Amino acid sequence: MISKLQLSLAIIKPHTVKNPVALTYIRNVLKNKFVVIKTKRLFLDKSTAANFYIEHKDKFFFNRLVTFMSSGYIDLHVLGHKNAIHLWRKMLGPTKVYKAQFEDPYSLRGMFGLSDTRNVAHGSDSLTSAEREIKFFFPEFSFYEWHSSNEELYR
Ligand code: RTP
Ligand code: MG
Repeated sequence: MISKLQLSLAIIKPHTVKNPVALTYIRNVLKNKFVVIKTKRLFLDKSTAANFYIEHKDKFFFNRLVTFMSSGYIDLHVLGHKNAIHLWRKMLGPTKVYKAQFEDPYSLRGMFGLSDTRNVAHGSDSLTSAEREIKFFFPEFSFYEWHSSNEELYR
């Protein structure tokens, strides 16, 4: 039964947290499509942001990304759905905003993306990264315990 609910981490990036239209729209989408299991608002310092994005440390955009992600509040959401990882990334649309606007204009990045860095939100890209990312921001969270106390939702 536990395997029915896949988890993903959504990070709503700083420019989106500051945009009430986008934020309200996205919160409604999350509420309607996923079980929102945990939510937290954080202001990352640069070293935490760098740690989170460590896999990109050699990319040309790393500094820009880390500076941006530590420039304002971000909203974190642990999302549950039988296909959470794929569904959330599908709703985000392509990483590159010019592509999102062209290929999937009603995706979140198509509608609210500003640039390749300010592309609305982040989504875990695999089961392994979802687990790492959820642990990174919610070290105390136990899916097993959560599931045991919410079992009636998934019978
Ligand atoms: P994310 O991890 O944030 O969900 O995005 P992604 O998988 O779709 O894209 P990825 O290739 O993993 O890129 C990681 C982060 O780097 C930012 N980025 N900035 N040219 C740029 O300034 C640039 N290119 C990529 C993206 O916004 C993404 O958050
Ligand atoms: Mg990625």
